[in-house]
Order: sequence, then C-alpha cells, then structure tokens
Amino acid sequence: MMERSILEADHEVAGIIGDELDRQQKTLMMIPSENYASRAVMAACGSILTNKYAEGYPYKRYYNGCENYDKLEQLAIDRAKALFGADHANVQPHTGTAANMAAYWALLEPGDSMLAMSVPQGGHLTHGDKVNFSGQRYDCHFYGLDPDTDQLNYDAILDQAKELRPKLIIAGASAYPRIIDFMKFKEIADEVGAYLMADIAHICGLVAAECHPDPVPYCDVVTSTTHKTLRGPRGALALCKEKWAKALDRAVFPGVQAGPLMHIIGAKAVAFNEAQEFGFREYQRQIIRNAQQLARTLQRHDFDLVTGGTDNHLLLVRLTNKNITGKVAADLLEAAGIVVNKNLVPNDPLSAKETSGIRPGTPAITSRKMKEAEMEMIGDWMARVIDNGLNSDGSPNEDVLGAVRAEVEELCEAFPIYQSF
Ligand code: DSN
Repeated sequence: MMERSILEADHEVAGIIGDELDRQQKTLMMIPSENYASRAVMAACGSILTNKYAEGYPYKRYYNGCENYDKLEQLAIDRAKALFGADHANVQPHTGTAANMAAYWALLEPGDSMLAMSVPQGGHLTHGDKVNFSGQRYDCHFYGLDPDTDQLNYDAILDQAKELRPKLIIAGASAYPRIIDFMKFKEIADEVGAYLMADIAHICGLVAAECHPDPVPYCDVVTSTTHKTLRGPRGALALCKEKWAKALDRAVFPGVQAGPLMHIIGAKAVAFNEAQEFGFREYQRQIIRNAQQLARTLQRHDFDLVTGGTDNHLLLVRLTNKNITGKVAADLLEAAGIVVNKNLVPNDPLSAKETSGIRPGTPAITSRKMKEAEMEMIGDWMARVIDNGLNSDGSPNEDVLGAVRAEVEELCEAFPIYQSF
C-alpha cells in the first residue's frame, strides 16, 4: 500500500489534480494573492516530513525523534531572520489568520483596542472585522482611505489614533495598490503610545527584495503568509522584536496551535533560501513593472483604476463606468481564461458578493516569465471581455469569450509551467 503512486492508489484524486494542473497551465492566474510554488518548495511539502509530530520548538520538543526537525526548523528560523533582518522569527503559523491571532495574543488582552484598515477600504478580515474572531475578542476601530485620493491619509489616521488611543495599530492591506509608509505608522504609534504591527502578507516578496519599504525596523510584530509574492508554500510566519520573542512563541504554541506542520516548515526554509537567490529581486521588480504596464493598458481602454495606478503587485479596478459588476466581470474573464477576483472598491455601493470592482495582480504571471509585452496583450483581452463579453440580453457572448480564451491558451503555451510534471 505504501509504495503505490497516487495514480495507482486513488485515480479520483489523481484525476482532479491532473485537471487542476491543466487549468493552471491553460489560464492566466491573476489573483494577486496566488502564485506558482517552485518544484523544490513542493518537494518539501510532499515529503516524508509530513510523518512527524514535533510540538514545541527546536531542541525543546514534547516528542522524541525530532533531531532532524530541530535542525530543519532552526534553519527555517535563521533563514527568515536573515531574509527580513528580524530579531526573532516564528515559522510555525499554519496560516496568516493563525499568525495574526498569535500576534494579538502576544500583544493584547481580550477587550483591548486596536485600530486597523477596514475591509471595505482594503483591509483584512482578521484585522478586527466584526464577523471574525478579532472583531469579537478585541475592541476594534477602523481607518479608511482619503475620500479624494483613495490613498492612506496619515494625518487623518493620526487624528483618529489620538482620539481613540488604541493599544495596537495595524498597518497592512489585502487590496491596496500603493506603498504603505511604515515609518509614518511608527510615528503615529509612538505619538499615541500604541504597539505597531504590520501584516505584509501581500507584499512579503516585495519587502524581502527591497522593492517596498521595510516594516521590520518599525514594528513590534510583523506577520505574513508565505505563498503570495514570496512564492513559498501555503503557510505563514511571524517576526518580532526580541522583547516579544517569548510571548510570540508562547502565543503560537501552545496558545493558538499544537503540532507544527513540519513539511510546510521545510518548504518555508526552501522558499526563504530561494528569496535570497540571484534573480528573486529582479522577479519582484518585474512583478511591479508588469502591474504598472497592465495599469497603463487598462487606462488606455478607459478603465478607472482606484488611486490612478499601482506601486505594487495589484490593481484595483472600479467598473462603475463600464456598467458591469465585479462578479459578472470576473465570471466573464474566467470564461475567457483570465482568473481574477471580484473586489470591493472604496465606498462600494454593492455587497462583497457582487462588488463594483476587480483586483487583478501580476505575481503568478510574472513567475511564468511574462513581461510588459504580454501585459499589453492581457490588458487588451480584459478590455475586450469586459466591454464586449455580454450580449444585449445579458447572456455571455460566447464568440468573444471563446476567441479570447483561444488567444489566452496560446500565450500560456508559450510560457509553460511545471513542464516536467
Ligand atoms: N485571501 C487573501 C487575499 O486574497 O487577499 C487574504 O487572506
């Protein structure tokens, strides 16, 4: 039984994986929080490291037989610290949510106040939204964007912070196309005596490659996922100043999690190493150049970009002038082989299920080695689909969608992924 391949052991699951490989190969993955992990990262994820319990931390485990896991986790920790220049790293959080939960657990008591960006303005569910544990366990308040610029207004955030005197300020977003100035956030936090945390899940690779200002010198804790721009395995990490090291470690284990996923920690170590390799910085720069080219192309087709462009890996497109919802646009684009997600735009009159916007991003297509010329083609196709993808009776225009899909597949074939699979 142990020696059978997945094809021999389970043709149903193997079949679905095969179909998914086909989908990933033949479509443009433009959800900005997704990426293609390397074969080396996936080799660690799919390795015998999955077979072991290793509760505790390196050289302080609750299980026997951990000698290799101690070395592995210490390697991942050392690589994370070196990559981000952090005093301390915890590489065990299974998800960004767990990392954030542990950060709050380390810094706050239940009922303490925090100030973060609201979800409708581009923040994240785990930054205090009322439907999330964070909003239920803590006293959460929100800053938004400047109504004139749709960008962070640090003076307004300072005024709000002075009024609220929160114990924690969170900097970080999941749908914000501009630079986040962590130094300004630190000034605000210092002025009101708050702790500062940054959640850099989206921009982690950009930060590691010095293509985005670095939060580490300014923050008490920095959390991130590892699978977005960083291109590692699906998982997370938390970095902190030395003074928080013990509290953070205790918060992750035994506070929030029990057994660590050692195969994923192995894959994180691989990813941290890849992020130090020659080529990673250029990859991150190209992500940004591609996003900016896509922005220019879409603007040529009269698309309204929130903030008028992008400094990072994603665009937020307000579709109001195109008379189409984010949901319908994303579904039409998917039918044409371009996979983006619908997204709320600032002050969106529609619900999160419909939305007035989409949030395309370039990390995964840049991993395929696509560049500015391809971004122009993709921008043209997006315009064709959104401008002409519906018939006058509201049904999908199969001719337009089919024609674009054929061109998308041709492009994907020219930029293959996982060729040896
Ligand atoms: N789901 C992630 C994103 O797409 O931004 C954030 O958790």
